[in-house]
Amino acid sequence: MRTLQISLGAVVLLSSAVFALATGGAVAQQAAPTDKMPMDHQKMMQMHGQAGMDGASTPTSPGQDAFGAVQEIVRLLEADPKTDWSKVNLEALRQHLIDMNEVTLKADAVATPVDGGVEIAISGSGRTLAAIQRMVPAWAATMNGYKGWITKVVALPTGDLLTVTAADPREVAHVRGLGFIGLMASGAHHQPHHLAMAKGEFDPAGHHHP
Ligand SMILES: [Cu+2]
Repeated sequence: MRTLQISLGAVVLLSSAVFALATGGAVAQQAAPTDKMPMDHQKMMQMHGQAGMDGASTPTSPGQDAFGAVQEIVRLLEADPKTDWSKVNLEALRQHLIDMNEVTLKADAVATPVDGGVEIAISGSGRTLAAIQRMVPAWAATMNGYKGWITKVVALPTGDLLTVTAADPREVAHVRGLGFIGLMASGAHHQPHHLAMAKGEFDPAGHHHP
């Protein structure tokens, strides 16, 4: 799949070149315009013609979001000459992405306002439960102290009871408003950790990140 390895920059350059060519072609054809067909449409048709020849019409959507996340990581690893391929562990990343999928799409989350914040019962079964047990305590350990939040997790038979409180009234409203998935998505720590996981530098089951 060589075309997939073309860097974004190269694709952008290619597209510009194709566009320039297409524009030139369209202008040449303007000698006898068909009136009915808008200029933009002509350009587009020209571009499609050109693209078919040099492969610039290759679609960019990976078709699946976790697949796309892996693809991005593979690109970064391949672009870095310091990558130690003997340590690379994309299966660890894939398992974590499955956890993220379970927690995001399948876990049940019931939020209740409590004094100073919110309490959320997160539950599921099977793979969803395993994902909750890996991700929620890890999130709480990472985010305790972030924006003055106090995070606590109590294990439940079918999941975790997460409590997030704060002293600042604005943060109280903030954590209540964020709710389960907003809290889980806060901090943007996933992207760097995904790369670390893929490099075999990060154990998703036993952390404490900075
Ligand atoms: Cu993640």
